[in-house]
Amino acid sequence: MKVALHTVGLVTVLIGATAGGCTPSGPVSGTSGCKPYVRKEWRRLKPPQRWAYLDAVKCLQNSPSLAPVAAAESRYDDFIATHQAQTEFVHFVGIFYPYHRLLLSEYEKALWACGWDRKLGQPYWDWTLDTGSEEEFLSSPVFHKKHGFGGNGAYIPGNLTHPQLPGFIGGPPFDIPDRSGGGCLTTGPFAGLTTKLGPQNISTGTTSRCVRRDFSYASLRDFSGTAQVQQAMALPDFGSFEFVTDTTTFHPGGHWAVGGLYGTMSDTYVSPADPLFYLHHSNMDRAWWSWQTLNLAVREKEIAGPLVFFDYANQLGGNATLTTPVWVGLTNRVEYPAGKLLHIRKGPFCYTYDEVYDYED
Ligand SMILES: [Cu+2]
Repeated sequence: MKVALHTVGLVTVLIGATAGGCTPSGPVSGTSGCKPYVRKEWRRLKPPQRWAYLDAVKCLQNSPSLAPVAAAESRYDDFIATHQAQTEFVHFVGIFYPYHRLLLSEYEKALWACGWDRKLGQPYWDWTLDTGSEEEFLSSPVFHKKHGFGGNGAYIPGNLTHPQLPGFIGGPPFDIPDRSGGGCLTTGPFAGLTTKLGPQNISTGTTSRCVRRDFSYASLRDFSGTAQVQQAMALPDFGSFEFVTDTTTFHPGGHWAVGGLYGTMSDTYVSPADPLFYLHHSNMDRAWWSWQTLNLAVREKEIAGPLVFFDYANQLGGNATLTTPVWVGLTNRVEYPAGKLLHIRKGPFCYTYDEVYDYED
């Protein structure tokens, strides 16, 4: 068996795509009632499109906050703030995937309001394109200085037992032996980016901290490679897909590959402070959708997994169901039952991916 890339749902008529308002319709393909916008892999966008996206993110960072959180100063911060406030209810639980699907959809609307192309959604980072070698990883178009998100931070020594960064609270629960950075982001369009949110669940922060990168190629190679995607696609039910990919393979893999020990992407609460968060989670959503399309009639109605943080043995609570509420936003809350968030062209969604992960025997 091998993993192959396979194009689905790419329709020819894309003009006039709007946010949400999808008419419920049949499965897969571009024949559904809505006119989907397309989420593309970062390197498949043309350079002017990449610049337009990066400009839209900067626009969010320069737009006033709407959230009732003192440390949130920009519209961009609002998304960090809601993610931070909700972290313990939306990770390592059944609604992990639907929550992040909704979060990205709302982020897209904000990007569109900042000039991003309405025919294009949140771009994604297909990790499997960058796992060939450390050189390939480091030279990924995603980290490009001009038409990407910039690269690694300067190297800071230290390890989990003996951290050498003042104020370090801790990212991953073990050392990242091959990590190669730790310093502030100093390259690319977001060089010098700071946040007052975090670290972790601290929400009263008034001190600006820089966004840090601490690259670890081995994390991407070992947790977010083709083998892990292939393994995920073969999982038989949503509960196992959610558990394996959220807790052990490509979800942590993408976070740790960029965040290492000291980097912002390894902070479960405020990882959206690094704009790469959204490319990583777009690919997470794409992986879920890829898995769903392998048996969509069943999987567009399938939800499982604990209600309580990491309670996979159900010792503290039950499991998520189709009616479990999922919401984002601290001011204007956007809320749906989980069951409305399981198809990317139904309920509030109307998008597609330029390619999905698929199997061929
Ligand atoms: Cu998250």
